[in-house]
Amino acid sequence: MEKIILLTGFEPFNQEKINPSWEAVRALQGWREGDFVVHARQLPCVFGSSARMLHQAIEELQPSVVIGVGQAGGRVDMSVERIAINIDDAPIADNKKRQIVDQPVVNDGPAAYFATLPIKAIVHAIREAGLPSSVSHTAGTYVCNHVFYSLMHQAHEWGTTMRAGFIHIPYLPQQAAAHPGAASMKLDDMIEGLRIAVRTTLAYDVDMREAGGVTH
Ligand code: PCA
Repeated sequence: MEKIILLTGFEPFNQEKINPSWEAVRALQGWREGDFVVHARQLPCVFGSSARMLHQAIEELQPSVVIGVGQAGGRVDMSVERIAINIDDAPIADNKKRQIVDQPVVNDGPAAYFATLPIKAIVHAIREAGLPSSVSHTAGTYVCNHVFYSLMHQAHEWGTTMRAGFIHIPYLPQQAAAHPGAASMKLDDMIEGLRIAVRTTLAYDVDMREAGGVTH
């Protein structure tokens, strides 16, 4: 049976007109290769409803793999997140104008979850393709981490074999033009990076062992 891969991106937020995560993810809607097909869904940049929409999509599609994608303006590469933490601490209001400070994503949930994607192998493969990537040890404390934590909690609670994780991507060049000094990546390169992430996830049941940490 064909495997379902669910990719999610976000609507624009924080005065941006575009969100590269949705632009990249929607370009992969319907992409088929080998025994899988990709479904793309857009999530609102809103605490609560973003996680609920993701849960509904998972119930409906029963995916084998879920990769959440979000914009991290200022980051320099495709950062593959290692850890989701149980805290909402928003530096800015969400798209429903709510600013949640210091509340758990899930009451009584564990402090954190690790992604179950082969994060080292993904970073390695994206770099091999000549594109910048690194492991990240924080997905922040805003809506992306909220969705990432909710995703990992759902996977854990269900005890499914579904593998899941999150990738943050930089600004597009047209966004970076309004943020002098900020890094950017071309949309096609981001799309290629996500293709590689999907293929690598399916190719590696166990992650490769390669240093990817930081000293700070
Ligand atoms: N990035 C934000 C939320 C939506 C998005 O694309 C974040 O990193 O939390």
